[in-house]
Parts: sequence; structure tokens; C-alpha cells
Amino acid sequence: MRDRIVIKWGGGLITDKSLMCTPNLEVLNDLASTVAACVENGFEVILVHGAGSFGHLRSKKWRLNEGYIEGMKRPDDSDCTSQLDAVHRVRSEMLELNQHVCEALESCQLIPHVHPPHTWATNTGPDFSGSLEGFESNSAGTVHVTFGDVVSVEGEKQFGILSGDDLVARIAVELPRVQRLVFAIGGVDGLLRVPPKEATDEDLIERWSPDVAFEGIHESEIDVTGGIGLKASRGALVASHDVDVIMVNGGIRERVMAAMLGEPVRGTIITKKQ
Ligand code: IP8
Repeated sequence: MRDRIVIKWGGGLITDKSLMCTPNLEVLNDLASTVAACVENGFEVILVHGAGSFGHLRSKKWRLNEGYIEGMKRPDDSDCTSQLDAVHRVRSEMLELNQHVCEALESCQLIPHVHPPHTWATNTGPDFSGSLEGFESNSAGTVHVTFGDVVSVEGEKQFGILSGDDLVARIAVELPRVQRLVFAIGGVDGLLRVPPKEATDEDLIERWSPDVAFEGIHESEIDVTGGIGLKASRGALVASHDVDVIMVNGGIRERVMAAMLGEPVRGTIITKKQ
């Protein structure tokens, strides 16, 4: 039985967040090679990816994170006719991003087994519903893959956004033999003491627990989920179940590789509340 590593590829890392539906193919290929190397080292890898410009922009415009809004007016310059139309569009755009992810994995001889959340999960947040049984099976070279998505929500809301950060939390806690959870994020080395624009190398928080303050940019005008703060809080939740959790700069292949293999690396180790 092989040990498992759960990795989250941030949406801001694998897409150009400012341009609608634009993947970052170079980064995807680099990241896929780290998964292949881990599999060669005898680990099972479960991959969860974020949405970036494939999910957040349209979801924000149509306020999909708030659920169904009776009589919502069509926003200016939208090519969708209603919130429900936007739900379908975001789901299909997420499948499109996932296709890029799968192609990168396949080019490294890996076999992706995809679980789109809207087909098996309901409700949002860390206690969302849905069986994780599908992620249990594993044959050599297979990588289970899932991603942040628009899912059905019980009651008046009807739908909502399930973040990949909530998916990794449940997967890392509930599946057996998970050794580590790695967050590969875009543009920063980990959690910082000062805003990223002002930060020097010394401002990286190397070991973080929820009682330590940090500064992170949350692009609330773009993001419909919780940005780096959500990763930190879900990371601490996972750490409280004795799974190692680390956040690294996903743009640097060697760091992602080292983090996945549990080797010392520049980044932020996340621990439970002290
Ligand atoms: O980027 C968000 O997932 P995240 C999913 O993992 C959508 O938070 C559809 C915006």
C-alpha cells in the first residue's frame, strides 16, 4: 500500500488570472512532471486544482457564490442570459481547464482519473457532502484529479462554489495513508509578514499556526472563494489531524518537488493552533 500525497495547484498559478479562460501551459507541464516524479518515488498522488480565470471571473459577475438570486439583472457585457446559464458555462469552462491539466499529466505518461465535483458533491465549505470512495482505488500511474466547481446546494440557494481548498481538506483528512498536503501557489514563497509587494526574503513565515498574523492579498474583486486565507485555515485544519502541510511557490519546480517528497524547502509549514 503506497502512501498518499495530496497537492493543490492554485488557480492563480495555472492560469493567467486577469485574462478570461487562459491556461498557463508551461507551468502545467512543469507541475505535471513533479507528479510523475512522485509516482516514480512510490507515492500515490491526488491532485486538486483551482479555477483561476476559468471560474472566478464569470462566477463573480453572476454572484454564483451567493446562490440563486431571484430576478437578478443581467450584468452589462455578459454573454450569459441568467445565473443558471452561467452555472452551466462555468462548469464547462472548468472541464476545459481540467482538460489542459489532464493533457499535461498524460504527456508525462500518467493516467488521470477525473472526478468533477458537480457530479458527486453537494453543498459548500469544509463539511460539503459527497462520498470520497471514488478516490480510494489506485493502480500504478493513475492520478485521481478533482477541482473547484459550481455544485448543487440544498435549499433556496440551489447552487454555490465549492473551493478546491475545501476538497483538499476533506481528502487529506478522510482518506487513509495521506502523508502530506502541499499547496503550490502562484507568485509568493508562502505566507508573508508584510504585503507581498513590500516583502523581502526575510518576510517569509517559515512556520505558521492560526495564532500568527500574516498578510496576503485577497483579490476580492476577482475571487469568489477565500484566497490565501482559506488555504491557511484549511491547512491548519488538516495539520490538526497529524498530516504534514506545506505551502510553496508553485512557479519553482524544484520546490514543489521537494515539498511533495518531504525534503527541506523554502516555504511555509502550516501547523495546528498551538
Ligand atoms: O479556485 C473555485 O475553486 P478554487 C471554483 O479552488 C470556481 O477556490 C468555479 C470559481
